[in-house]
Amino acid sequence: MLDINILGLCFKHIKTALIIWSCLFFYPFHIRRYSLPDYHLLSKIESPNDLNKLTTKELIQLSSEIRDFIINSVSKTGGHFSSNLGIVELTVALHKVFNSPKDKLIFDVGHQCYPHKILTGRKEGFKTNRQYKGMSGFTRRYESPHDFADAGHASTSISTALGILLGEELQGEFNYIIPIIGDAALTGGMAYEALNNLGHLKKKMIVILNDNNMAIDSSVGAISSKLSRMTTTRSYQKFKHFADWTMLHIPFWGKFFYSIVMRWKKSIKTLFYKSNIFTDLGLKYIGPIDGHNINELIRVLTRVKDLDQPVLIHVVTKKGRGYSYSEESPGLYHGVKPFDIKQGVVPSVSNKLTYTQAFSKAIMTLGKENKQIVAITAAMMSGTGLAPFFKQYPKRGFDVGITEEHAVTMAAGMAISGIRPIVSIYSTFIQRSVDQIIHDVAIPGLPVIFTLDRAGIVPADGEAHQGLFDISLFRSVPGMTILAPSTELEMEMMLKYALTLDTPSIIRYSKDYVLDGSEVLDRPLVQGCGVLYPSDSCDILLITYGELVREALLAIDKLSSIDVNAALYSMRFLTPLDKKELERIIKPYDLVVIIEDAIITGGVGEEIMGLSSRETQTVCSIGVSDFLTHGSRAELKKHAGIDSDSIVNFVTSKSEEVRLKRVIEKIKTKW
Ligand SMILES: Cc1ncc(C[n+]2csc(CCOP(=O)(O)OP(=O)(O)O)c2C)c(N)n1
Repeated sequence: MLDINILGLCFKHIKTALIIWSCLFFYPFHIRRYSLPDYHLLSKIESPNDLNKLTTKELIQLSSEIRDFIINSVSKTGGHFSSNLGIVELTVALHKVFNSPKDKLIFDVGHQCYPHKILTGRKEGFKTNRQYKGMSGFTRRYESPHDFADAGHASTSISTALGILLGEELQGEFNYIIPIIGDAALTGGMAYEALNNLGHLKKKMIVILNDNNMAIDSSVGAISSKLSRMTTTRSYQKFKHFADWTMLHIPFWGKFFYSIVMRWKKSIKTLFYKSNIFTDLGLKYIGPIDGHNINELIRVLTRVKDLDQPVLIHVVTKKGRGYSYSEESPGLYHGVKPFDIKQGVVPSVSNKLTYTQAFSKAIMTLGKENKQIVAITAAMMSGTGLAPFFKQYPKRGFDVGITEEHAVTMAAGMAISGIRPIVSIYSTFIQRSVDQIIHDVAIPGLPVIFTLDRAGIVPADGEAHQGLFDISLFRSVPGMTILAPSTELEMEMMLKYALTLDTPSIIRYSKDYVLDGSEVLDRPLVQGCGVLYPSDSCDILLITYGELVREALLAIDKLSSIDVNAALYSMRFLTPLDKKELERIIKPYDLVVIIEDAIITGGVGEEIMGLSSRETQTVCSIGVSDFLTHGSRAELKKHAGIDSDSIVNFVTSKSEEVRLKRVIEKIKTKW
């Protein structure tokens, strides 16, 4: 009887323990922290000066509130996520120690500026982060006196900082100018050009290296491996904190022991880290420092202020810190759409195909048939849709880091050796490689294929990320072919066609969904020619390319509802053009409108306008005429006047001019 009771009691306890254990195991701790955000301290921060009143303990609390704020607001609007979670303590410490805006923080790329914006009076702005007419997701000079560079492209911060420092010095001023650069941005050549110059000039500047061992995907290259070796492992960091804490808590002698051990550790460290790439360039190297330890950050930053030489502080941070999903997959959470905090980001299932996916499929198909094909990316493997190719053909995929210039010239070298390189880069970032394309690829006439993703209007990221200039930059390069697909099949046909060329080519496409194929749109490619639809008589011809074919088709529908008949010419080839054929095509129309998903100046419209042989014909082009801010692609198309409604309005606004010209023509023929 007693035995049974004891057994029953034990069983009951085990059961209770199991229930408690499973509750603890499955309890979503990562969620609990964000369910009731309490911005007790953050609500009182309107400018960096407000940090002066806070103790270190309060700064730690503030950092936690900033992190909650970022998680909550980005989950609603979307935006750059994991880089911002990783840089919270570093930003708080920088604003605590330095005196912005007199002292100037220059964030490289600028995608990690959210904590900076939060501390500089822009909390409210996060409600409209990256939305049309809302707050920019990057630092913007027009937005705040605390922003000094309109950034977006990587590896520029040290040059900008050095320029400001020299400029202020020439005007008799000295303030701290502090570039904050990530380990991946440090793979870009410009950063070394600036460090080289800084080391030579020996100027008093503090460069912060924010090393999280990640780009968007994993950080690549020898520099990255070197940095990893210089930073010790996380388990070592944890052990170090534990050891420091234990030593400091030994009664009476703790602090004494601690200072002796520290001195000893320092001399060992200087023995091992006697020289590295930064010291070789003439900078004092300090680090690695735990980028989440506010105490340590403030201590080091304060001490470094007195050094009269260029210094690089190597700060180690964790990308995605403080939200379990982004800690596990920092790359996936680099930039996110709105998501549910409890669930995390759920991959969107859509039956619509993006141009990136169409390219991804096409290169997989062609890569299987042709073993000479290799793919090159400059730190944008996932973004450009190359991940499946890299996985399938690891030896034929090259991620060269944020080095667009090198990527292009390396591709030229591969082409010389007989390989068929496909260099996939966002349109905006290829701006870095204008000279390499002209000098290393086009002059020798090498068959390098460039696939330019995010060409034309790009949503959310603003001025620096718009892909507006590729056509005007490269259309004039002799021997260059530029193609723009609208449908999935066209993408594959164009890639196939580019592979038949023994000269350079560009295939450019937007961040959007492909058009459904059709008998007309998917006709076989003919060099220099597009496709006409419908071919029977109309008074108006809309000429366009890529995704804008969709807007033109919509506009044609809308025009027909007001009894205006218009035809479409989908160009496919933006250069070279079969001019004779195009002259023949445009001749019958009274009004020809070229619609450009690009900057108008230097666009294809200019060439087509020159083909008009009839005085009484009106040929004009519409497109983007200025730098474009952020917003959705639909909003920005409307803003630029190239969505279907704007096209209809433009056509109807021209009707009077067209009518008058017709009357003049009639009078002339009667005379
Ligand atoms: C010239 C250029 N190429 C590519 C990019 C796209 N890009 C934006 S952020 C990023 C990774 C930056 O990594 P890192 O500098 O280490 O900063 P982290 O996000 O890790 O904090 C890349 C490749 C860019 N902004 N500029």
